[in-house]
Amino acid sequence: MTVKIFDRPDVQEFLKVVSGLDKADGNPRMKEIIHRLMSDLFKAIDDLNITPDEYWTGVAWLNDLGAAGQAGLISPGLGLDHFIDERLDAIDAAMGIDNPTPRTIEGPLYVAGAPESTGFARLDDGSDTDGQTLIMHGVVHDADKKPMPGAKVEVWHCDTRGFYSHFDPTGKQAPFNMRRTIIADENGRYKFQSILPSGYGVPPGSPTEHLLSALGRHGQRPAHIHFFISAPGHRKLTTQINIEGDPLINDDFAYATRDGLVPRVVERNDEESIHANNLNGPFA
Ligand code: MBD
Ligand code: FE
Repeated sequence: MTVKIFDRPDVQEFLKVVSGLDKADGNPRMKEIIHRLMSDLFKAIDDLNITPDEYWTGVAWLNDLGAAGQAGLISPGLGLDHFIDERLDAIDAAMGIDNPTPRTIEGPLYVAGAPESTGFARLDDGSDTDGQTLIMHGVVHDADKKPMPGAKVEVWHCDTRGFYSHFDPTGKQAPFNMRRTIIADENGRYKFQSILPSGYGVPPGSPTEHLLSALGRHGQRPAHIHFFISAPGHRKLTTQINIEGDPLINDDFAYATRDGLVPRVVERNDEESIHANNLNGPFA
């Protein structure tokens, strides 16, 4: 037996009541959003004939998700973060703003307050000895392609096991390992030494993994490095780079890979490459 009650006037009236639309108090924008979301949910329950068992399974899953602190993890997994970025890109395009370095999603694992230095930083504390040394450098440019001394480059990534400091289930990483803030030097340059991160996987057995596997999907990301680029009077850029050659580069559970965010990687074994913190060396 299937019935549909969504269009009944008493149900439509009830949706307004639960959203507070019949009250003067409260936040009008919140009422508008909740009214729309609740209407879409009521309609889905009606149209898909969602059973009480299915509904309460969903409620229990939401409780598990929150208890695990994973709302910010399933969000990119369901493509919401990417969708929000696509909308920002469309707004920029409509305003004629060109972004030479594309934006991509922040992810849930940024931590504010990383140690700050000018020009150069070493990101890793040397405790992950499985990592291949990584050197990256560049120049921060403004919209007119002029170098930006003093621009802030925040960078963070995971270790060779796919664990981020502050979120490491083994508890084995010092705070702010592989997280630094670099202030671009007088020529707008930044440079860092770290180790090549590996890919990331959602925690095994977690509510996020449970949903993804019910969808027939994996919860893996290719190796990547996160960035915030900011300066007073300028929009902040949130982006990432991927490490060339990673097999998951076009199979990211968070849909963050974009053209222009896969820089060329050069492998070196010579003596110069060891002198990573020589700002005036061949990598500068
Ligand atoms: C990550 O490291 C990440 O960058 C994203 C987007 C989601 C989960 C883990
Ligand atoms: Fe990440």
